[in-house]
Amino acid sequence: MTANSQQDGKSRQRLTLLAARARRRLAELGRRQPVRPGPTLNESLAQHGINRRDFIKWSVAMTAALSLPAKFAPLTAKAAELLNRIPVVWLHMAECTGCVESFIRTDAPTLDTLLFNYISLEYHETLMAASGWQAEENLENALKNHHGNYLLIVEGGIPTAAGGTFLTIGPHAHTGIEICRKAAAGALATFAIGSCASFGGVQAAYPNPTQAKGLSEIIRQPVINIPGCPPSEKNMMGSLLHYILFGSLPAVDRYNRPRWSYGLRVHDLCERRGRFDAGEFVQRFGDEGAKLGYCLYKVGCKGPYTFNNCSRQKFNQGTSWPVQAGHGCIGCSEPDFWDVMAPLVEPRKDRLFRTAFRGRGADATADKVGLGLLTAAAVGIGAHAVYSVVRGNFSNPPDPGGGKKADAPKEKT
Ligand code: FSX
Ligand code: SF4
Ligand code: F3S
Repeated sequence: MTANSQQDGKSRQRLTLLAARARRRLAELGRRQPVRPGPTLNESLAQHGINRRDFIKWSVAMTAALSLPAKFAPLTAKAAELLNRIPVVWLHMAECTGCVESFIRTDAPTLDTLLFNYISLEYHETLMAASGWQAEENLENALKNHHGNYLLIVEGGIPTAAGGTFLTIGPHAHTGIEICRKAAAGALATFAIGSCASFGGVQAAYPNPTQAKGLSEIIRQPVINIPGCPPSEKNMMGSLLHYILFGSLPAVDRYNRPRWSYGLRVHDLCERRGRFDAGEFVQRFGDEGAKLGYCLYKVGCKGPYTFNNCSRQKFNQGTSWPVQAGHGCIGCSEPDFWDVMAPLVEPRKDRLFRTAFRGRGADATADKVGLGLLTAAAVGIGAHAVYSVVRGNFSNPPDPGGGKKADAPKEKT
């Protein structure tokens, strides 16, 4: 037997064991009653004109997105049907609420959005009608009644300066820190949704007066980070489904981001990558290159430094994503992107790639790739410059906005 066929045999065996584990898990969840009575998933999809065939197609796509083989698709579909068996508590801290708004404010909901309606939200500050004392009581009841059995989802950064009093919520004046710690203590698993809950977000930008932090820095329990400002609904729903399927958290990178969704750079998956490699760059927003769909690196795209799957999952019902819409990636799923990716419309070029993330230094992978890429990009851009001058790409482009220039000749090689 060759080494390769031995390897194949082992991975087949691993997948068989994984499938058996998922089946056992789903059978156990299937014996539970829905947390609240309501329509089945099929009924609720039918109400929105989504038929079984669409659902099967979705489950095949989601299975592939989760890096599972196609034979897991029926299990993914079953996991989606059982999403209403586990209660969910969803908290808001310091943020713009854009994460949840991006899921719920849609006139043409995708299947992921509809699944979001289907989960058993026992407490959700944006969606609930209650306020004041009633809201606080609802949260206390949810944490007590489902202690040890709920999934906790947190949006927003948590201010920690002055004992956390910058974020004081409700009639009992609990701080965000207290609420998160209490809720995490009784949770089965905890998810930080958005870059604010993952890394502190916009309120943690320099000089971070409230000392806002990501959830993982204030609680002891493990946290799965689903960053992005906002993150894609697919990345969020896929991570929940992974938990339903296997009863465990997915493999993560150093920043606790699931590898299945944050394992590759935006640059690796970008439809304009051929333009980058060919040295075809937009020089200014609105120029000829912009109309032709050239690479946005020189107008600030941070795709080479950013790990996310935006070009695959897209936004707005899967219609587009930043680069497709004509703006560079601003690195919104990276720690401290407000600081380390700024200025957002200028290239990083020869600036050192260092994340200031809590003094921990850069992610090993991102750093290696980033630094390697910096060198490559510096050399590459130099080569591109020569190549593109020949093509006329850099020849006195117009400056419609009169803004800052990001011309190739300034670049170091
Ligand atoms: Fe932050 Fe989300 Fe950006 Fe906004 O809740 S990740 S500011 S989209 O809303 O937390
Ligand atoms: Fe795409 Fe940006 Fe990379 Fe250019 S630099 S290929 S626009 S991700
Ligand atoms: Fe954010 Fe960049 Fe994707 S800005 S949405 S990570 S393309």
